[in-house]
Amino acid sequence: MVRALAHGLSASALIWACTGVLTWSAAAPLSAGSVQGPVQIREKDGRFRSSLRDCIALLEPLEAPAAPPAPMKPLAIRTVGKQFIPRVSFATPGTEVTFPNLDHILHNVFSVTQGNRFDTGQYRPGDAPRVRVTNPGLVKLYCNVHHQMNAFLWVVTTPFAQVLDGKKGIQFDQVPPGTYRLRLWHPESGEKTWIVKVGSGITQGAWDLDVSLPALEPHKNKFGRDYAPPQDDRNY
Ligand SMILES: [Cu+2]
Repeated sequence: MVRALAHGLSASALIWACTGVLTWSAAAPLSAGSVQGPVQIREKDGRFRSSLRDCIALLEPLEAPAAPPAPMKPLAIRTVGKQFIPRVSFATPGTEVTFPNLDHILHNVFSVTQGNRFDTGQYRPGDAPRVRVTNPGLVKLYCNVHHQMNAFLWVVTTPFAQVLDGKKGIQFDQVPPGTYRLRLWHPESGEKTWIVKVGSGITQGAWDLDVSLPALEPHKNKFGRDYAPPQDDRNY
């Protein structure tokens, strides 16, 4: 309540939606609203992270699923300094994803996520293999050459998806009134969900994630075996 009042709303205009979310019930006609509020990531020692890097938010309608979204323009996930950039991203089903190799060494991208399996094979500097993602859900991407490389691609069917890097929290606008599932996910916390009731006007909330997982999830190579030590530790 204190947080919403700090935004200048009167107490009588606020209704708890029994989910930790405050709904501002304005006298305006039924029209699209917005969902906004801060997100925090709590470390194991109780302190909050200063950055929301790699955190993703999805707002999915529960009552009237939206029409399947069209494929987005191609999404590029680059390999730079033996890292995938961006590490967390999203795309709609049918979107083409390219993997430009900006390093001077060979890389590979593979997924063994059911419904979105693929393997680019090894690709050279300057190459950019492409795949088309099909099924909704979280797709875990790894490089078969470098164990430490991981990336996470969410295939989404909602128009309300945001990677929160560099932001203070969530800001979804033009949201039709209704009941939604808010999904927050981070590689080191996994997923947490809330039910959010959206009316016209502003739906204000505050959401936390708890770090509980390692930064690099244990995983095997594309053959299901342990990784061999890389031969190209320098000059990438
Ligand atoms: Cu690699």
